[in-house]
Order: sequence, then structure tokens, then C-alpha cells
Amino acid sequence: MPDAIAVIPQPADVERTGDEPFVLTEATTVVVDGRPDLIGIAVLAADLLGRVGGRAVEVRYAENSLSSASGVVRLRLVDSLPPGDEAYRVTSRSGRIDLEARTPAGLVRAIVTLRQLIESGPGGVMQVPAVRIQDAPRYQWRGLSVDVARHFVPVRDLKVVIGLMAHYKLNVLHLHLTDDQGWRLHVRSRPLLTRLSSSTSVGGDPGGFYTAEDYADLVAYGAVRGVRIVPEIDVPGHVNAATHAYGELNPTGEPTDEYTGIEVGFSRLHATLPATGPFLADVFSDVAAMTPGEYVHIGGDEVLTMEADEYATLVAAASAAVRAAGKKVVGWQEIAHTPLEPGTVVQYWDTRVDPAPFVAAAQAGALLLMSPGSKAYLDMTYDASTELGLEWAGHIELRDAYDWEPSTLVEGVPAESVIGVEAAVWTETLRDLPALTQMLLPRLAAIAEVAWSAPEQRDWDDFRARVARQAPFWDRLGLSWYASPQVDWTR
Ligand code: TNX
Repeated sequence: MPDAIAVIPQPADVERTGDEPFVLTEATTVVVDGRPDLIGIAVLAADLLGRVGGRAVEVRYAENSLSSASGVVRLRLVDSLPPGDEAYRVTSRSGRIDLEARTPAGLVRAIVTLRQLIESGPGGVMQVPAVRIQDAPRYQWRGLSVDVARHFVPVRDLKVVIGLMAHYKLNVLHLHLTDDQGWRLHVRSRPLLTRLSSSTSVGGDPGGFYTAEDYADLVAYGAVRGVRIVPEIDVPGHVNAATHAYGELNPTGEPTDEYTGIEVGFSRLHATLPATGPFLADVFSDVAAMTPGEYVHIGGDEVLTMEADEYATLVAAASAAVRAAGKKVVGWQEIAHTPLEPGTVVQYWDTRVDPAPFVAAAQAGALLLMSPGSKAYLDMTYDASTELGLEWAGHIELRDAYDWEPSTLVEGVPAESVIGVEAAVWTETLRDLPALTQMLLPRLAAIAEVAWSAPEQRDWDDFRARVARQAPFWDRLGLSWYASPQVDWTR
């Protein structure tokens, strides 16, 4: 009796064909048409399959190889698939695997599916069961927000996170780049932001920042894996790093002190100061120019010391700067209290407050991104005994992160306004990569399935069994993870 197919997120359609499995050997070759946009994907496939399969995999161009050769993993762009950039098909049998998609991004989804299908067979051979999988995502925005401001996350660690995201078919990395405790991205027009405000972190830990080259490197690393970056510059609150670097942003004209605590809501910009408008325009246009993706996040959360009018003025100024740079605006839930252009993405997070303004924003044409604190905030503790994390939205065990429905969670939300689902991990208590992955794994896999798989495909008991089989993969990568007592882990 073969093991069940255990892909996460659960694909739309999986069928075992009953043929013999494909066996990975030293002759296994990835074959692709020699187009520039596909060669990078083929190299990625060879690398990912080689590392899981335990031996190097070669890449060849279709033009130079015999199509009947055995042991071929064929990557191909096709039109005969359901609509959508990320739809894909995997067909495996003895001697040949076909990975088909409409776009390179779809091929990446096929590759990670194939990677999850590799199992050890009789005599320790690495093999892929004979299956036919056809799949496409439910939501177009499947994100993870990482707070690199409270604790800096170096490029090499973020690449591990991007790799995990791609493995679970997440496609948006939202970087919370600025906060009271530090400014993490070099901005050409405002060099003092990183010169004066990047060396701090929560609790006196070391800081850091991304140079323009680092950021471009992250963008490129994500792009090859089908993960795009949405940068967040949080205004008009959470700005102590900015007001520490540029005193002209304060009514006194003097820089504020640096801040390494974890309180929120005290820092702010001032709409009436002459320096504020140019600051917003410069920073958002520079960040937009560094970002190939369509969205820039303006923050907007937890501004506790400002009248509604001034808040609305500053949100409008930040939004105008983003749009002037040709990008679309994303903001936290609080921006729903201000007039918004249709198509603005509003990110739900605070499960403690009345959602009426958020619902009204959707009715007026906003798009909704669902990051409910009580389900998707992966910095919440798992239970009362886990040490890392915060608790303001409650404990989030694996099942809590899995068992919820984005389209009905907030009453009155029009289902068609929901653009997607995003997990978030805030780093007040998370000082390094092991701490970060301990919070992400296994819950990121749960959120990924909520975002990708149709509601009728989702089942907690089935997910429990599938996620158990992810543990050897995390162990092989040397990642720290949380052994939730809700799962019978395969170790
Ligand atoms: C709320 S979520 C915040 C962050 C904190 C987080 C901790 C949001 C928009 N604001 O400033 O880091 O809670 O869970």
C-alpha cells in the first residue's frame, strides 16, 4: 500500500495513475527549451531536485537532446491549462516527468510540487510516484510579512525564508523595513536614515540594513522563485528611526532619542511641518524605484497620538507619493478610516476592534488582504508553555492557523474583495534565524494551504498527516521548528 500523496498546499486535483514510479538516477536530466527566462528555472529545478534526491541533476536544452531519452524531467510552457499565471501540471511515470505551466512562475510551482513528491523507495532509491496533478491557486496574494526592523534579518537568513515560502507556494514577501527601533533600507535621497538609525534593534541587540545592492539581490532571489517583494515604509506612526535621523521632522527641530523598547504608538510625523511632505515624496519614490513589483506598503497602523484629520492627510500624502511613482498602495487596516482610492489594498490584522470601517472600505472598492492576528500572526505563542513570541492576539496552535476561512472570517466582507491571505511574523522577541523558523514552522505551511487550496480541498486531519511528513525536510535543511503536539511527527 503506497503512502498517500502528501503535497502542501493540497493541490486542486491529484490522481495516482498506477504506473511504475520515476526513479532518480545519475542519468536524471532536466530538459528545457533554451530560452533565457526558462534556463534560470531549469537550473533552479536541477538544484532543488538534486538536493532532495541526493545527487546532482544535469540541465540540457531540448534542441540538443533526444526526446525519448529516459530519466527526463521536461519543463515546458503550454496553453492547455486552466487560466492564471500560476496554474501547472505534473505528470510522472517511469522514465519521464512532465512539468507544464503557462508561465515561468507556474513552472516554479510545478517544481516544488515535484520536490515534495520525492520519496525513498525500495532499497533506498529516491523515486517519484506515478501521478497526474493539475493545480492552480485560490488566491493571487499569498504572503508573509517579516518585521526586519525590531530585529534585523540579514540577507542570507531572508533567503532561507524566501526558499521556505517558495516551497509552500507563497508569492509575496512583505518586508516591514522601518519602525521605531531601526531603519533597514538605504534610501538614496535620505542617507541619514541608515547612517544614523540602522545600528539599533530591540533590547540593544545589533542592527543592520540592506544596501541597494542587497535589496536588488533579494528581489532577484525572490523573482526566480516566484516570490515578489512588497516593501513597507511605515508612516505616519512607527517613525522614531526617521525622527531620530532627521530632526526637521519634529516640531522642536531636534532629533528624537533612539528607541530599543517594544512599546508602540508614541512616534509620529506632523502634517504641518514643511519637511514632512518632501520626506514622504522622496522616500516613497526612491523605494518604489528600487521595487519592480506593483505594490508599496505605507503602513498606517497604531498611530495613537494624532487627530483623525491629520492622520488622513498624511495617509493621503504617502499614498499620492506611491501612486506618483507608478505603484499601487497597500496599508494596514487603520487606513480604512480615511478616504481611499478604489483598488487600494487594506490589510486586516487587529481582531480586537470593530471591523465596520474595514468592511465599508471593501464596499467602496478597496481590496482586502487577510492577516487576522488570532490566526495568521506567527509571532504569537503556540501555547502557554512556549517561550518565544507575544500573546496579545492569543495562542495560535497549528490547528488555529489552519482552520479558518478568509472569506467569512469578518462578517459582511464581500468575498470577491478578498485578494488573499498573508501571515506575519513580528520580531520583538525573535533574535535570530532559529527563533524565526521556530515560529514559522509548521504554521507557515498551514497558512499557505489556507491561501492556495480551495475550501473543499482543505481538511484538518488530512493536513495533519501531510504536515507530519515535512519534518525530515526541515531537519535536512537544519531548520529549527516547533513539534506541535497536535501532529504525530515522522522522525
Ligand atoms: C501589532 S500588526 C503591530 C506591530 C507589532 C505586532 C506584534 C501591526 C500593524 N502592528 O507593530 O509588532 O502587533 O504582534
